[in-house]
Amino acid sequence: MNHERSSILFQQAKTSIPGGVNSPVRAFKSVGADPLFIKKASGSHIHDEDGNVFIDYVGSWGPMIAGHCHPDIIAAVQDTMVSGASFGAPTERETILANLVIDAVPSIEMVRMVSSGTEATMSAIRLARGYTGRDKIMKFSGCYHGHADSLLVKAGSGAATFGVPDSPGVPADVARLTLTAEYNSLDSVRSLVAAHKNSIACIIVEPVAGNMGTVPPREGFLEGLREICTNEGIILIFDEVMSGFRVAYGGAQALFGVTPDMTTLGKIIGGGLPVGAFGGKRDIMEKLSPSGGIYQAGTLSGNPLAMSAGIATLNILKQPGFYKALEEKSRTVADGIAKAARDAGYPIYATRVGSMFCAFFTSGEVFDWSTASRCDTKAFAKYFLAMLDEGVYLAPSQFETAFISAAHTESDIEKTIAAAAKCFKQIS
Ligand code: KE4
Repeated sequence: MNHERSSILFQQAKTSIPGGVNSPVRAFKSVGADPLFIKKASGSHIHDEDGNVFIDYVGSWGPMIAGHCHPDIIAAVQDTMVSGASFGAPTERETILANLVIDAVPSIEMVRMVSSGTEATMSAIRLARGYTGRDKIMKFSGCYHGHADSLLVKAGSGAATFGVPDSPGVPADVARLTLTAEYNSLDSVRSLVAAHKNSIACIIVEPVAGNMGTVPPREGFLEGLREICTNEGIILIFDEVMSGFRVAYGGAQALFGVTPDMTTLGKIIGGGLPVGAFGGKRDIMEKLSPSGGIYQAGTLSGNPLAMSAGIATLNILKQPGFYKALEEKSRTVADGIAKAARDAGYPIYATRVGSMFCAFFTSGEVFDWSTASRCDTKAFAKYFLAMLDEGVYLAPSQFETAFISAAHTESDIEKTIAAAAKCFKQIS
């Protein structure tokens, strides 16, 4: 498969843009290849600058659940554009999208729009700290919540319960306020809560982890977090930037029946345009400026184009049967890939929640970061490149999630499974 033009464009990009990309994971570093430069997309397919066509399982990392270039979304954005892209003033569209989100997501009584998932989680944490008067926060190893300083933190070594920076530029004094527990381990949460009694403002968790590969919550994990937070006066934040409107119209909280105090959203609610949001109980949200004293703001927050794309997207998703059809496609492709691996005698641990799925290159169960990090990332890289040659575009990292859209067809799924069968044999 010829990637000549993409490679030329990548060399050019690297002179102007750090690493040649505007977000690191796009650089294909963990699979040891130059990234493809994408020219256009339609439905379930993306086309690169060399004229190659791929079945797309990245979907812009989640937003494109309705498929690329959905006519309703194109029309909505075009209609809005001719009336004005941005005013820096309130518009009715913001209230329309807010009410769609409020009607869909069990925990949300009020919601504030921002322009990215990072802004949503950063703002939600500040709101939780301001509401509780507490400074510490808790996250989980392997969960990613965007790149705000407080969230680029990893567990301290050994008995140290305080966090340490996970990136240069994050001050140690900021990191030490972030505690890190283990996903699916309520014991690790309880011991940190006991060690930091009455000083933890919030626990932020991906209710379906999607940033260490796809790791579902074990039975009782989310319910346990809810109970601990209720008993300890800790704000429970579900980071549903990825799972929101993805695993169900009401997100993972609707799917699993556990209601957090706050929820962060992004990706799908922008339909491909830059949108994030954070919402929750009225008495928490009203503490936000200008109704309350906790400051948060954004020039392009609630941008009319993004609101229109989000409204059009959610109107597609709320159609009867949308998620049932997506579930059937997702089950078929994920089970087909897992069977292809078994038939090739290649050990993978397959996971799926709705239209989020993943093949971990390990034979053992994966339920947290320590088990996910045992994967054979070199083998994954070989599989990724082999699938690319077969016209299947997966996320370029073992520690990401594959997404299916409503635009994926039976033929796409058959081709994907056949490609996987060939590639697992090839790398065995
Ligand atoms: P953004 O700031 O990238 O819009 O959202 C950050 C974020 C927050 N919370 C969750 C659960 C997320 O998955 C993300 C972003 N996800 C990654 C994909 N693993 C975005 C891809 C990228 O960084 O380029």
